[in-house]
Amino acid sequence: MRLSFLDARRGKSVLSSTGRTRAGNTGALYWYENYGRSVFAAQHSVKGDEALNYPWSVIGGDVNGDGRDDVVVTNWGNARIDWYENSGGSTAEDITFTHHVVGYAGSMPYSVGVADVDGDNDVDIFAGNKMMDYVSLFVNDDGSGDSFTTMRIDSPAGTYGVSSADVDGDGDIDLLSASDSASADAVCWYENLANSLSFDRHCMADSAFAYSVATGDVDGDEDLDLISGAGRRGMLEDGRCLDARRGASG
Ligand SMILES: [Ca+2]
Ligand SMILES: [Ca+2]
Ligand SMILES: [Ca+2]
Ligand SMILES: [Ca+2]
Repeated sequence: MRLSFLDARRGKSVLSSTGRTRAGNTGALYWYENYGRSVFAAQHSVKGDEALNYPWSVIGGDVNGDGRDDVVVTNWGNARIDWYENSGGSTAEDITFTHHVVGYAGSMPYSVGVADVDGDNDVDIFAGNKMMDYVSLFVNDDGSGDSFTTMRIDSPAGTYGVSSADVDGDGDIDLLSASDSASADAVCWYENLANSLSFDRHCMADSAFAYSVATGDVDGDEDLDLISGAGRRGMLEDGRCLDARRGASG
């Protein structure tokens, strides 16, 4: 099961994806309404189960720009990225989800993220692929979520985790990846060159076998640091933080 957040009603709700719920089933997506004070409702199904094919990662984001968070999911079985349009409603029971296809991402999309990567004020979608040596980027063509332009950004082989942040603080969104690679440069960030949809790759030294990457100002010096999870070591990359600026140790 994979978890994420969804802004559905009354603050953050929780999303879950499950690859298989019983024999012959191809997976399920649920959301859990937040009643406040960490009290959550019983699960609500995100409709469109007929389109699911072993969903792996799930995330919330307003794909069509109508002010309501939608649901974006990677399907492990057919390597497809889908999004589910949130109808909104006055009660949780009123909310329905309409299935849309984003595009295909290699063979085993493991992770998914949403951010306005090209700076045109709509949400774009990106995915890491365990079996490929690229990160897939789906550029939202007109902000409606009806069509996407697919791009590939070279990454180390075996990419598990992806995320996004303005790593260099120049006002545009940069991408990050973590790869299950024996090479010592498995954690990378991709410098967005002025929203031009071209990227310069920067990889970190001594970061083999990484599964996830996140950002935050860990040392309080007002710039973003990178944190990677290295599964094979069973620990958080030795507790080590890397300064976001060109991989210098911090
Ligand atoms: Ca929406
Ligand atoms: Ca965009
Ligand atoms: Ca940037
Ligand atoms: Ca910092």
